[in-house]
Amino acid sequence: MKILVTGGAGFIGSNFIYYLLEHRPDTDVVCIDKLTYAGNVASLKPLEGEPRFRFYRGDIADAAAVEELFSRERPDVVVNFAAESHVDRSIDSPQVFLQTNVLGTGTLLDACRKYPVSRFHQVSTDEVYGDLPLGRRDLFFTEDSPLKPSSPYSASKASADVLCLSYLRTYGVPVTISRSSNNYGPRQFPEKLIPLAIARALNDRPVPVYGTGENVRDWLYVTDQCRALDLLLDQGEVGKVYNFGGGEARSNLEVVKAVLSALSVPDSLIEYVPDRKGHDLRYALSCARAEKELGWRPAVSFADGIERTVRWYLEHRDWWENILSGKYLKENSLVRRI
Ligand code: NAD
Ligand code: TDX
Repeated sequence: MKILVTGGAGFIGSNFIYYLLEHRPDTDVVCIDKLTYAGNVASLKPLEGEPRFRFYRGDIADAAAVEELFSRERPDVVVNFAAESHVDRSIDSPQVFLQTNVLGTGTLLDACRKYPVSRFHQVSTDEVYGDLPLGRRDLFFTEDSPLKPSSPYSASKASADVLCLSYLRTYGVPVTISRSSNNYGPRQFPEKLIPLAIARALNDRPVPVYGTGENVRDWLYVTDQCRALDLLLDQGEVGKVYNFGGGEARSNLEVVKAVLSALSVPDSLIEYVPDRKGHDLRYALSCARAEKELGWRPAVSFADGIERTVRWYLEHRDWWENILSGKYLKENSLVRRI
């Protein structure tokens, strides 16, 4: 079995590659990653010399590169993580989100028509459903909730989801889709709330909280996401969408306070800044399908996950300091393109 992981030099993709190599001893893993600002070859450095792993630097929206990769590697399964993933960047510059998240997904799907696979899995997000009101903790999104994205990022992810389903109906490409809540854990780029708060606090710099800090996210530790995807590849039904939520809803203010407390840093570092445009209020997922059909439930609590995450950033200071200084880009630029 050979699994192609796209976007594997990013946060969740790199964690998934390590998960696969550890839990599927008979599986080879191939990665394609463009190494944008969010990709970091240092995240995959421990795999140098691993015979079951190969890395290609390439763009999923580059049809010639994707064709070359598929003809050379002939993957059995594709798991598509590659994306522009940061909401704030999509508000500043939406075009690259359309290019990678929509056209890139389409380019991979076309390759799967020419070189058939047993599964194309699209890694999507709870943000495609839009948001829920703050005061209604009884409301959840199910897989049948309408798509109502708020940002160019979530609109591009929703577009990719429906494109995937159209390739199943029209061409028979065997797609599945997962929509997960906010992930956190090792190797997350320090522009996202939790690693940003950690890096700022460790450098004794203000931690920005948008608006009032009341917006609510549901936090999923990254290994729980990896285990869910692993189960889905074996037991998920083609054509179906699966929600993966952490069941750990917290306001942003609660999250930042939890991080600062884990680092024994005072709350006085919190700085309220102007709100994000169109800022989604609350996300919450019903995960009954994943529980019933995949036997999946998150195992890592928020308290435990924050502790593990903070420890990882404390023990891997060079990883994120090289990002803050820009040094990692030099290392990325040395990797040859496909
Ligand atoms: P990330 O930004 O950390 O990593 C994205 C990776 O994709 C990077 O390595 C980047 O270099 C690569 N990439 C970007 N454009 C590419 C292109 N055109 N061709 C090839 N590679 C390209 O993102 P992440 O947080 O690991 O998210 C992975 C996936 O999971 C995304 O599809 C995202 O939408 C989805 N998701 C993320 C979260 C979350 O909380 N992080 C939650 C739900 C869903
Ligand atoms: O400095 C900050 N201050 C702040 O208050 C940042 C970066 C964020 N925030 C707020 C905005 C959000 O309400 O914290 C919340 C989390 O923000 P992000 O880390 O940017 O994540 P979010 O916008 O919720 O999206 C994330 O989860 C869903 C991922 O980036 C997406 O890729 C995923 O689909």
